[in-house]
Amino acid sequence: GLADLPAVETDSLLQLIALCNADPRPEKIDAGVGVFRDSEGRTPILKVIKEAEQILVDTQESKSYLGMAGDKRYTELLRPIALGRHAEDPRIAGLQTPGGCGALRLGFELIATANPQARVIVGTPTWPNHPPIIRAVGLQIVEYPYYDREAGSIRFDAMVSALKEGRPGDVVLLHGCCHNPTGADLSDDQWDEVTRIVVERGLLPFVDIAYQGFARGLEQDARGLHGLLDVCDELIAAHSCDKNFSVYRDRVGTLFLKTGSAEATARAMAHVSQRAREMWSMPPDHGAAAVRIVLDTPELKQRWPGELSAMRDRINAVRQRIASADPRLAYIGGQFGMFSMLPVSKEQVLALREKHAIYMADSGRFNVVGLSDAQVDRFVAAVVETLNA
Ligand code: PLP
Ligand code: TYF
Repeated sequence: GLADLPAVETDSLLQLIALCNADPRPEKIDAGVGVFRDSEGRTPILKVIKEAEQILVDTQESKSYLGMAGDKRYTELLRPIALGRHAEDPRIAGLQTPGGCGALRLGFELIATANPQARVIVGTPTWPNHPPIIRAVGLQIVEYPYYDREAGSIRFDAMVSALKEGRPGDVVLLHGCCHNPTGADLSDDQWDEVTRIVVERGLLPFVDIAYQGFARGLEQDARGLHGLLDVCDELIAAHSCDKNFSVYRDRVGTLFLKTGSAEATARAMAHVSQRAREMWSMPPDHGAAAVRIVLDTPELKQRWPGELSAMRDRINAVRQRIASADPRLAYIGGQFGMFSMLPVSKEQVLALREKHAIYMADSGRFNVVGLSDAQVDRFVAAVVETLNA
């Protein structure tokens, strides 16, 4: 019966939020979950989103169902941002999903429907939600070591070997930018080489892009995705607006799908819609509607990149501060997005938590903007003390 269910391992990143919240020490530092915070430690609602939400309240006449594809105008307006020069490609279709997570699940559902024998080639470490989502649809995972923790850099040779062993139809899961949890992104040259191998081996690229605009800029951060679209007939992308519009809990994501023809894409999208119907039927509207209004209102659309680059600039400024504090942390300055991994053991992560009230994932992953400006020095001092111990 239901009472006989075994215990499950809960999402340790989300668990960390509760652990930190329960800590009574006022000096505590929450560098766990990946949410942007400003220099004072707040996660504000973007001004353009606040204004869009006001417009939504003032003008929305109905909350009746929109249909399976959600807000189609939102998806249409997102295309130039996510797809760049490929925005007009009729072989690419998009569907609004509950966050990037929903897009990931839906993309893998489609693969499992089309080719259950496909294996998914995944670099480790990766985002801890990736493997459970892939396993949930019954696909097999092939792991390769993506990151050299000692060197603080990508193990590109291992990546290349793993991809070259891929069989036609196998899936390659790639982080579009701001690699979670390592912060180690492929260089432009490395993207080009990966793209060549993907084509050579007939692999299906699956790009997870959840932080567009948090690394170098909207266009730059999608460079790898756009390069793949230049040469690949088939591609799946899971896009999220939850970070770059700061609407996390509103769950704003999109699945993009490309096949060799508009007809085949439409057929595949019918399967995608069927899978979505089995899971959530229709995506939630509010966040996507707010993003749609921003992108559909020239004045708001023009202001959004400024608010986005303010978030990016803060991320990169904190990175430089940490990197310049100790040579052993210098690699953090050359990485991107909110995450990096410290060269610490699980025991040291626990010690940082107990002794210094500093919360980060067991893997040593920390959120660089989890630190307010006032907390950076104490964080660095505690980490250096731990590394010296
Ligand atoms: N992919 C990666 C790598 C992420 O870090 C996240 C973060 O939440 C997501 C996907 C999913 O984003 P969302 O919150 O939009 O579901
Ligand atoms: O990695 C992170 O911290 C973010 C937030 O189930 C997140 O991606 C963490 C866990 C989760 C959903 C989002």
